[in-house]
Amino acid sequence: MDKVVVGAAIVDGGGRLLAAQRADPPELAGGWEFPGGKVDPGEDDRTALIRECQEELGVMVEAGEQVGGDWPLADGYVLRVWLAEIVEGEPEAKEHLDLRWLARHELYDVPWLPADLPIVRAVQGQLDGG
Ligand code: 9L3
Ligand code: MG
Repeated sequence: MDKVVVGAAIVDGGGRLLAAQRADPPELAGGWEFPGGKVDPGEDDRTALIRECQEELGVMVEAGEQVGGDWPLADGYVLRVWLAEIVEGEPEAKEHLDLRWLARHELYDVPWLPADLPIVRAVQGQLDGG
């Protein structure tokens, strides 16, 4: 069985990236991540991405290019991340402690979860056209 977590690298019209601060579990609380979560059994990755953004942020997103492939997580899970744009709604922290839109020079101003940090670099490279 696939153990897949999907994450959204949501970028706005000004090139800012949405970062979300985890509320739980205690060992991850306070760390910043790409919003998202576990793919349900039988669910398509992109469907899960859209569902998670609705549940966690209250927005409708459209997914674009994938950022890399399978990024390692704990317990045999992998994280798959897509660039995404909000097509409806304003993001609200429904399950997170806080949200921040990070401008390009602010990308490392938050303590990203260790698993997400290399993906931030990959997102940056992808947005720079590399
Ligand atoms: N996780 C790590 N980085 C992320 C996401 C969305 C998730 N960007 C890790 C944290 C949890 C697990 O994956 O241990 C499942 O995530 P969730 O369903 O609790 O959001
Ligand atoms: Mg989640």
